[in-house]
Amino acid sequence: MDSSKKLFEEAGKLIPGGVNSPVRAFRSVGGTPFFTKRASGCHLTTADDTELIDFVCAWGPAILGHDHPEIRNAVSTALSEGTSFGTPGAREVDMAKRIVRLVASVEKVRMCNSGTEATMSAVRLARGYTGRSKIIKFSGCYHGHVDSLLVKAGSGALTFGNPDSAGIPDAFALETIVLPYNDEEAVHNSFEEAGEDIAGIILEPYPANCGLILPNPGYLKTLRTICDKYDALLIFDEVMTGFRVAPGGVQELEEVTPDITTMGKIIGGGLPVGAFGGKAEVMNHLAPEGPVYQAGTLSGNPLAMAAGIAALDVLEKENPYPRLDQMGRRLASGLNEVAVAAGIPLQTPQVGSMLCLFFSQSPINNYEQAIATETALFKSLFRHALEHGIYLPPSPFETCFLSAAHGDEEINRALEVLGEGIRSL
Ligand code: KE4
Repeated sequence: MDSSKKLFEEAGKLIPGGVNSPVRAFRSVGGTPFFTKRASGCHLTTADDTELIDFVCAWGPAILGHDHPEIRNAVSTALSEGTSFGTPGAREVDMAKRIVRLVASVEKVRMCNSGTEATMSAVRLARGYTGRSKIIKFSGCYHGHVDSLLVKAGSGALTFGNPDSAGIPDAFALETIVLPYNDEEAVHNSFEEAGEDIAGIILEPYPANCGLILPNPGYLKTLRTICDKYDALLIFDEVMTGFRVAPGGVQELEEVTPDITTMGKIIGGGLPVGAFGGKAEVMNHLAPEGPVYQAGTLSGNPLAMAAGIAALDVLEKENPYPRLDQMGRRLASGLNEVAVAAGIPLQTPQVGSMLCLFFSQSPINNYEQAIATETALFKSLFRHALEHGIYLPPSPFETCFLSAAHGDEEINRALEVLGEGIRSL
């Protein structure tokens, strides 16, 4: 196989930026990306035959580690029956049963093919169900590349959105209100000014696309109360956190019930997947039952369903969550100790198998604080880590993931390498 460098040169002639998703291009950390040729357990083998301990886990899906035998066997069994039917298949019912059982707020669920499709559809459903047009989102929360959600805070009292990407008409952005996360007053004010036109709030309950930020005590419950008061829908985007921080996601940990939940990643076992679900009364507004159109050629694809069902079944059988949290705590606290001793300002927010590294004197409570952290220090640490066999997410505004395939050996190695790196900053 060609080297990563040669592959990247080739890719650059054929694929925009040489990648099929921007974060993979290493623009935030410099240098050129490695290409992976094989992944197994918590290790990646690059096109240059370098072995890395993987703390990205395919951005979330690989909670069991890569190439898990039960997922591989399930996919090969499904493969022997065909790759795609374009008709309903039994595995879609099996998947829906599991999601409804694991996520208490979900009475009905619709499968799709990516987290973006899930959030785009959830927003359309909220608008169709309420007959209202405005959506509230929060700075720093990423919900995929949906036109109406690629919006950043604008100026003005209601902080109406401005496009956060070329190609998005102002008119689209104006239907999106962008507020700071963890600011209850801002939400109250928006609803007081435009409550009758707000279809809902969409948020990552634990924002993990601007580093990892955790809600202030009571914040999520306040969002629930405000939505109830104004008959708006609360949409939890759990594409990342669903089945990751707990079997039932953040809503299980925080005991807050959203009206719609978007899901993805883990329920595809590494294959393309998305899903959104909620109360039957809301979900029945979806075609062909109701007036909100949503569709997908490969939605409920048998291979993706087989992989996702296998992943959920192994998670349920083995319950790795306590051990994942214990490893996450050990890594976070170990790095903190090194940073304090070295006089390096470092915050390591962690929940379960998710953690991030903010180079900051004080804890990070929202996106505005996250972007003020010392990203140059992250960049240096990323480089040091990669040179010593540790693959961190290639951006200070992403989140590290652990898998059930990680063990004490990998955590010890990470503490050793990242500790060296922090001391050298
Ligand atoms: P996809 O369309 O990429 O499957 O999912 C979009 C999405 C929606 N909601 C949340 C909370 C998400 O984290 C994502 C996608 N996550 C990023 C990682 N931060 C995917 C990585 C990438 O863009 O390549």
